[in-house]
Amino acid sequence: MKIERVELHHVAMTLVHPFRTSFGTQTEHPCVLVSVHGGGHTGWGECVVGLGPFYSAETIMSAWMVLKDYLIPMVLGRELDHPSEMAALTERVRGNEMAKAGLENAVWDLFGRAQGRSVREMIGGVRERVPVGVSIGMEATAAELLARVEMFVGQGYRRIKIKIKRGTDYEPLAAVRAKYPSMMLMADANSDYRLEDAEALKRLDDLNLLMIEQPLSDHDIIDHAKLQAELATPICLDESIHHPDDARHAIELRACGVINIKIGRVGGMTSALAIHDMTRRAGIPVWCGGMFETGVGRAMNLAMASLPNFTLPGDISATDKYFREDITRPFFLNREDSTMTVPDGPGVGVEVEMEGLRKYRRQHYVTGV
Ligand code: OSB
Ligand code: MG
Repeated sequence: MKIERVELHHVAMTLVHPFRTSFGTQTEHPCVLVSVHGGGHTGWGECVVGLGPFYSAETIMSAWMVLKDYLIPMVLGRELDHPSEMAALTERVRGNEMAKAGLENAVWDLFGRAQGRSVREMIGGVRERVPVGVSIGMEATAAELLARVEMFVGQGYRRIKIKIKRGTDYEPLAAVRAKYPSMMLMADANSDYRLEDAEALKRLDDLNLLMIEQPLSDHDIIDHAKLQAELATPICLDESIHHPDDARHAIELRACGVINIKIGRVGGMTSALAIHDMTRRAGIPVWCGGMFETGVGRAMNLAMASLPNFTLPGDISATDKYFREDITRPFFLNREDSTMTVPDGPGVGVEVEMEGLRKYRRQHYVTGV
């Protein structure tokens, strides 16, 4: 398959509810959608960058520049036998994992469409439905937080994740736990704590949490290992894992009991597959993280989460959790068991509605051979 033409679409979708985390408040989901054309087919990938360099170092503008000036020129006009070759072709670019992932994922979709196979089939996914949950931002009061939890539980979600930060942790979580004594409940600190705060985190052991996500800084795998030795609750690493080597270090140092895989944060499906296989061998369960993806990224997340070691519910929610409408056909929650169905059409199995895309598009770039 020859990569004949690549397009970038800077898209911004308004969130239905502002999302507050320890690193800021987000009211819209910006992303770069990448479309790759070859052999009469088009594949789509989503680059899940934030507006600013707060969750990760990448931003919408850095990803746009790195894609346009470096990554696309490295692959344009090249003949590929398999999408996994993308990682080697773009290896010379350091970091910039989200930019790389948007492009590589579009090539997976392109190959799937050209071969009439789903990405799930291409990667050896074993599940037709994957367990999912919701991620809830911080709210001004415990009553407002409880109201949101109640709404999502009412919609059928059986795993709830709540954002915490230093000083806003035990009380909101305890209020939710008191109301739902046996629900799958977990917390995400987005790197707000330091090892000196271990006492505050140890207190959370009382609340029977499924896990605590990324309590410490993104480069503190060693400190996470020290903290995990003191905590009964499993630590889940998110921001710390950008590369299969990070996962290897975390496993060797016993820095966590769980890993959250985000295809964007680890540089694409090929890297995600390597981390999946490694964690499976090590007996560390994984789940699929979310970055408020549009239907393009969410369909890819569902394909990945069909792999055997994705045994914990992912941050993959129905369209109405994020947006008023989607640019692909929406994803529905199977209320009976809090799962979502993996699309089984060719590629990621969703069609982009061009009219919807144009409505939310702010910038467009096209290049070809
Ligand atoms: O830490 O998992 C996170 C969203 C943006 C950036 C970081 C995170 C998140 C979420 C949202 O928690 C998950 C979702 O897409 O539903
Ligand atoms: Mg997280």
